[in-house]
Amino acid sequence: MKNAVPEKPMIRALQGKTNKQFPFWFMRQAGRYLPEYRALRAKAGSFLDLCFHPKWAAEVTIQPLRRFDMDAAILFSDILVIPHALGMKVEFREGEGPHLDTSFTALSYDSSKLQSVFETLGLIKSQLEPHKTLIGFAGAPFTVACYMIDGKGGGFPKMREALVSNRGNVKNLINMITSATIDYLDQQIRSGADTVQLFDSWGAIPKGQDFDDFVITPAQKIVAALKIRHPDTPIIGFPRGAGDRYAEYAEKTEVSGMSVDQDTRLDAIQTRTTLQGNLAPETLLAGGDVLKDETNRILNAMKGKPFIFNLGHGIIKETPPEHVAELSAMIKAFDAS
Ligand code: 1CP
Repeated sequence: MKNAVPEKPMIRALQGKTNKQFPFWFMRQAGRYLPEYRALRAKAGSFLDLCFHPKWAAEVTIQPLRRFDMDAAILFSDILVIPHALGMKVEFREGEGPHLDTSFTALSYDSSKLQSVFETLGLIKSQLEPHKTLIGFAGAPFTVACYMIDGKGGGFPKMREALVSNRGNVKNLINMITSATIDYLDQQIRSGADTVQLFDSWGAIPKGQDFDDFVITPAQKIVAALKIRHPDTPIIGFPRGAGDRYAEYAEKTEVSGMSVDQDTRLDAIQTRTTLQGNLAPETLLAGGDVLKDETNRILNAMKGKPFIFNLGHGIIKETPPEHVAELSAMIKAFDAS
């Protein structure tokens, strides 16, 4: 029966195979730059209500594919559902971003708080064409710990101080998040995710040995545990801002794919791991000739290689949807073989 299932170009790329066209998706492809998202968001009440409502979350996940026909849908949720499942009070305040109540005493992981996410994955899967890839995700432990320690986004001064004066506590917290993340991603795969991405958006904060201990080691543990349970499910890492440590991250964690931000050139990374990225979101916002030139540069640099076209970080909310349409058309028209 397995042969009857059409191959998914994005999964082929993650297996190290090339495609006639580069498969593509964009980080934050669902979200506030789309009027249809804003309409549903207004109806949903709080942002977490939207994340935990399977029908709405599945609808928001599919919205960008209807317009731009990407190769992959990424589950609509947030990395901060893990602190929520660990027992923290998590709120998303309008215009301010996430707020977490850091006055917690004991934390313990309760996966029943995430059941609706698994239901959402099943709903998306049932609506997705068979050659499209369903991406699940979680925040990497260091990035999730940043929000848990500081209580909000920004420069994470409390985390930076803890790395110097309270390393033991950081390590314990990261171990706890690592175990929860293994269970969470295992359940996402069992619910239909074809691949999962670990977002370490703030993974460039720890330097030297801290990068080994708090970025590479937790990713290694997560990849190893998931590979035992799901040997055929590729895992994508995104240590944003890793710079000259990207290649080492890929080698040591054994991820199948690695997302690369816009500050490192793809051809500067010595790796056999499939790369994904790395158009600057600002270039997509700008559009016009810069968008064409930069897109062509990346397309030509990766021609003949297994590669997934993406941005270096999430779509900026002021981005005109027409620019996303133009970029999608350019990627599809390019002969990648
Ligand atoms: O009101 C709104 O609409 C809230 C905006 C929003 C959205 C659309 C937030 C709050 N989260 C999301 C969805 C989201 N978050 C997705 C959905 C799938 C998609 O890509 O389309 C994903 C993958 C995330 C992951 C996420 N959340 C990350 C990692 C990736 C990254 O962007 O670096 C991080 C750091 C977060 C935290 C978060 N959640 C929301 C905001 C505004 C933030 C960033 C806060 C900060 O600036 O520190």
